[in-house]
Amino acid sequence: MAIPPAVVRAARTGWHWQWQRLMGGLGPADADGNYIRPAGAFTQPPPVPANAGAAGGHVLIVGRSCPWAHRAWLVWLLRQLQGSIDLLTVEPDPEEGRWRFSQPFLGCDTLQELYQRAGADPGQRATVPVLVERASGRVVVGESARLMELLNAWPAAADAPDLEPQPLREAIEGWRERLQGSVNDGVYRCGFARTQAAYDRAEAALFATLQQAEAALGAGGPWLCGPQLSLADVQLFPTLIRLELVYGPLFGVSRQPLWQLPALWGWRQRFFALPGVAASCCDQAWRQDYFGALFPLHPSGIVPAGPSLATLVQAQVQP
Ligand SMILES: N[C@@H](CCC(=O)N[C@@H](CS)C(=O)NCC(=O)O)C(=O)O
Repeated sequence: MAIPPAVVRAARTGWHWQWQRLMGGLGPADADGNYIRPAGAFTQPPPVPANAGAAGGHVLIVGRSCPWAHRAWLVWLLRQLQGSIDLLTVEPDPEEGRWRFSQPFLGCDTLQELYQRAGADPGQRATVPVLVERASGRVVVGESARLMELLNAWPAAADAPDLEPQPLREAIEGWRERLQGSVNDGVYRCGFARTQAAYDRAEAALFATLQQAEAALGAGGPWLCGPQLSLADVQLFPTLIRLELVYGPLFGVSRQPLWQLPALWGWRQRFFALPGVAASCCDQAWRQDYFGALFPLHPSGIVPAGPSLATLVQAQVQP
């Protein structure tokens, strides 16, 4: 039996009201409906600690689905820091909306407890990635952009790559700043926009920056700043590798699938082939966490079946 239009109208109005409230919990917005990422804790750029090289002296805590954690994880593995920094993965608790340790870590069951013991205010978000000194439980830094820089300066093997060499610093920083707002946070600004105009602004900025990256790679490459892999590439990868899997279908980032940007498609494939990178890409966990947890964007909680990661990183551009 058809549902009377008045019932549909009432349901739409009621749902929209509920949706706005639920979105308020997911992420704040300004008066125009633009998503504003809340500030985190432990964001100051730290010096390299005196005991940085000590085996297992520090722990890098990541969540597999988090793109901000993924960038720190990538610097850690590209610079081969396994000897001095242990990697610890936390699991999402979708009911409580927080990160949980699989086994108690420094006496804590949740990341929130760890943050509070380290001196964060109770109201502050406990986010990944975070670098912790094992002996004291001190948080060294909890902000991913600063963490990338710190890990790049961390004592490493002589053959570990410098991902921010001095001659390229200005170019790298230019890319990183553009990517941070319009691409890394840009996909969230699309997905968490509260109005059509807010979405339109974020979406236009995102694809304009991707076009710039496409042009830069088309004119040179193989990396964003030329022949050398850098922090700029590391910063772009976690967003682009999630594009068709999560951000396209869930956040409405679907104007151009990546195969229509062939230089970026090839760049993503090259980055994925770097040693260790494939193992940091957990497409099942990404799908489960994003589609299962972001209730206001996807109330059914149904997790889509594809596409598979393998089809996105193969050699041929898809027709
Ligand atoms: N500015 C932070 C953002 C990190 C962030 O938002 N991480 C999310 C996961 S993708 C998180 O841990 N959220 C937990 C929370 O908000 O309580 C950074 O770049 O390090």
